[in-house]
Amino acid sequence: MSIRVVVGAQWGDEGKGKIVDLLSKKADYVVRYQGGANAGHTLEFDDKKIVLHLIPSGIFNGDATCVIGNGVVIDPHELLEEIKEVEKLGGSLQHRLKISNAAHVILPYHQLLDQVKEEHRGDDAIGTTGRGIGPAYVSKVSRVGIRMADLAHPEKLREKVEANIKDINEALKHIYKKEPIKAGPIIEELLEAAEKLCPYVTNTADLLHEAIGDGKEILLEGAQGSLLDVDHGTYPFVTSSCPTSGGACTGSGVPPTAIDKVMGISKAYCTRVGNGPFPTELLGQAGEELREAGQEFGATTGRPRRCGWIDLVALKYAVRVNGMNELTISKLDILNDFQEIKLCTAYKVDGEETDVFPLDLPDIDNIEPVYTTMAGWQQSLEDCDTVDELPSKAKEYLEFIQDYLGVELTVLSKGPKRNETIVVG
Ligand code: 2SA
Ligand code: MG
Repeated sequence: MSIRVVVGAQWGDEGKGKIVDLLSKKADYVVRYQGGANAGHTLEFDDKKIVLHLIPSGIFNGDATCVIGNGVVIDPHELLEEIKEVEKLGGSLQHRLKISNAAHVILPYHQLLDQVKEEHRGDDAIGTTGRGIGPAYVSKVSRVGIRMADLAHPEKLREKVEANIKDINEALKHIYKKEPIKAGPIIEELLEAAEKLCPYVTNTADLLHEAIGDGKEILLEGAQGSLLDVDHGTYPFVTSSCPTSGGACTGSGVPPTAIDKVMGISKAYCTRVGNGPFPTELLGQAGEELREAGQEFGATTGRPRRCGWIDLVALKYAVRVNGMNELTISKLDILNDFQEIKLCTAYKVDGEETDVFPLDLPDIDNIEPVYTTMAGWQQSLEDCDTVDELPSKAKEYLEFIQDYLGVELTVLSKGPKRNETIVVG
């Protein structure tokens, strides 16, 4: 048995969905622990392409119980839509999906506030997905949030939502100069959704504690990426939750002592969607080439992703913050046609070279990346089923990354499909 956390080692979109789908074949439980429908986890199998936003990526491979943990913020309508979509493809979720009674609910006013606040930020906009994530976590941390458990108590629920809307209307009127919103329709819609969702709601922390006691195999699925972590990321250009491995504990109730493995996933290059620092970003033709080759567009919003070379300084930081002891490199095939490939091995900040990832925004904005350049392999990886069969230049590239990071490469992904994967160890 093992308990493994799968985290994004960059700014998200590293391919967590594909890897969790693969690993879930042997899992008893697959648990989402943070974020919400801002995530877009893409799975491809049997000529189908599915993007999951809230339901764990273990739902289509094997028969693991899929858990939406207490750390997730849930938009009830998004979730009900997703349940419908998944049931069309894979059968009933009635006994396979469990939702934490302590997970918080995203309401339409959170989405409204997300959009209004972004407008208000002007040039300093964060580039959020507009899904209400930040404001929902604000409600949670300010202790006025609605939790999934509240959905079973309509009268109390009504009172809480009304009180929240009263406060929000004050802010809309006085700060943002916007029209007030009405509580009635929001509450009615919520009660309707509540009836459908209540059967899935349970004490998932207890469920997982029992599972740990019984020696079950558990996979904890992160969303977004380490550098978007509200504590450890490029603040304030972050999401409002903790995608790093620490967040897997607080967001699920699984204690740190139970976790055996932390697998970090990195693309063979790097992307970011939304605003904020990105030291190795390629703004010209090369960036465009990567975006085209990797089809780098937001899986939730469709926004073009910013693209650049792999940043080993940032990755080393992610290795440490997560306690990563397994590494997956994804989308290696996207580099197939590049004559030269660069890896950032240090930063120059104010003329000083460093391999420490700075957390102070002006320092990050000032970074000049120091690169090592390697020759590309310029051939397809289609027929390579083992690491030994890879072109020697691709092997050298991977070895360089492993040596720099000091973490063993365990999985290699060379295409979106399940069979386009090399399990190394
Ligand atoms: P938010 O909406 O409050 O979480 O936005 C704050 C920042 O977090 C970034 N963020 C993401 N970055 C990469 N991928 C994400 N999921 C989608 C995808 C994104 C999409 O899989 O492609 O479709 O645009 C994700 N979710 C949040 C966001 O861009 C902000 O920088
Ligand atoms: Mg994604």
